[in-house]
Amino acid sequence: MLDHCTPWPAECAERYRAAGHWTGETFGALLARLAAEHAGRVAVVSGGDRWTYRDLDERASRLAAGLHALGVRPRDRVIVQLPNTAVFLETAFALFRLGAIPVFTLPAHRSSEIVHLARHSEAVAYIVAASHDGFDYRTLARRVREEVPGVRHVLVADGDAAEFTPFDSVPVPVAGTPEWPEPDASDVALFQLSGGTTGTPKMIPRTHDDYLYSIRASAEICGLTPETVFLAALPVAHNFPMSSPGVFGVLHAGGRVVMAPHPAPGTAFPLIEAERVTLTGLVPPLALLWMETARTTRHDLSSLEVLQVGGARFSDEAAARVRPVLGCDLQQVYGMAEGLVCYTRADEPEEYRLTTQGRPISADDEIRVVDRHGDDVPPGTPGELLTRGPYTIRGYYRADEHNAAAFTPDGFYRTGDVVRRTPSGHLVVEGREKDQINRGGEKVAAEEVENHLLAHPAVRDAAVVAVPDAFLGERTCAVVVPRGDAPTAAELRAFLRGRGLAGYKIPDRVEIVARFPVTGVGKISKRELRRALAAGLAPTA
Ligand code: AMP
Ligand code: DBH
Repeated sequence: MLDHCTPWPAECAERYRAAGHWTGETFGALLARLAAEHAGRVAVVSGGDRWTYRDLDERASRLAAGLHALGVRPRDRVIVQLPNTAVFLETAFALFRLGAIPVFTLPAHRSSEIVHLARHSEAVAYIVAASHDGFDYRTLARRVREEVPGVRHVLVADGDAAEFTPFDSVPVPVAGTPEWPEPDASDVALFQLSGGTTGTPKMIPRTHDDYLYSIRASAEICGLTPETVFLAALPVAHNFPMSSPGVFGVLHAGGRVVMAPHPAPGTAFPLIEAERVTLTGLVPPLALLWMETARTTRHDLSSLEVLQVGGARFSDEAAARVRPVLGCDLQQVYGMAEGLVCYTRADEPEEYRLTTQGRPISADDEIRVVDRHGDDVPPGTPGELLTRGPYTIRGYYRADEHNAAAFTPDGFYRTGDVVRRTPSGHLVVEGREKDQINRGGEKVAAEEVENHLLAHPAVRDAAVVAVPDAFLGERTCAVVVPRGDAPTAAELRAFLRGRGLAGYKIPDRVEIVARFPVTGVGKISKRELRRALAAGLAPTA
């Protein structure tokens, strides 16, 4: 396995292989098999493009060889920042085939995140779109290349590449060009990102074996077939639309992926009608927006069979409205890029589908619900969810110190989620212990934003906490103790943007206070802060 990754203990790996979870197939081999089975069927629809499985396979092979000719080697890390396009899949499979390891970042990430990840992963290349949503990624690429000289290649997937390498100038290999060793399925295939709780985003190494198991099992649980038409509405770099069952699960089943450049109804509804979409996945705020818009839409959404909702808690009331308003079934998905994914199942009683966040994929997913001492709580009592299993990581990449806290000595991942387990084995997400804000499915690590705020000369101390919000579930509030004249909210926001922080991490609300409420031992009491803010009071001690 790649250095600085924590492998599963040998006896676990053996058990997962014996159980048939880990098959030894790689993503590159999978695409070749799919291209043989589904050759002329359309794999992906994106803008004006309609690529068959054969097209995708050929393009991925050619790009893999081209990247190799440029000097990208197996196990090299490559930062990928692409919107929802067919090229995303071409790039992912090219890197898988080459055994180079994509670090999947979100289109919303900016220099703060990308520079850190490029450094931390020692990336050799950065693959971007020229622009998306009015943002020019070439500007970002210039800054990344300046600050991280190890990034030798910037490839621009479409549009005018400026001083960078356009995709269509990647050398086209000729027969007999150098081959590289076939990647091993037990090795790292890709890096996902954690929403995290720490100052910098954590990288999650996923192997071919473990990720493909979660994808294959997800496709089965969700009943995917070659007739499945999946609308990728959320950014596909995210673990949910990528693998639960997501674009890879749909391809695995021989179905069709329709790439939506944006998840808003104005873009998504016409695509659902035109492509007869059967399945899609959303975070709760988007599901609410879709339901609102569907009441008056002129678009035909009748092909939609299942709407998946996950990433944050979907309220029971909203869950009950999905079928009446959208005419499709709801599937709740509770997952994490670190591994564990839970689904409600189509054949379960409605009560479970509408009021729980599902149950784990695998009989080999081990679940513990514990109190603050780490002792198991009685069934039905809320506690922190700990988990380990055949597709849950044993450690973040190059993060020894953090790993010692984030995992138990016997390898359980501490999710930081507070859940309750029903007698049926379903999980209900009741809350959270980790220092994170879940902003409608987008995770914001409080410490990361606090560190940026502390860099401002007029900030003496800062605490970022969640405040409840009817639409997003939670919004972020930065509470600041000033040094001298208090900075304005606008100044602080501009300052954070200038530091290259992703837009969804910029605080929604800023409050200035003289001092923080503290706990008995003198630490900032975020619980007290949240309570004061929710009550609309000045959060001063
Ligand atoms: P990450 O670790 O960044 O991949 O984010 C995963 C986290 O998102 C989980 O640990 C939960 O806190 C949250 N999450 C995901 N799906 C749900 C859901 N259906 N309900 C409540 N929280 C969720
Ligand atoms: O929020 C998540 O990270 C998430 C939600 C649903 C996830 O990673 C997943 C399904 O796989």
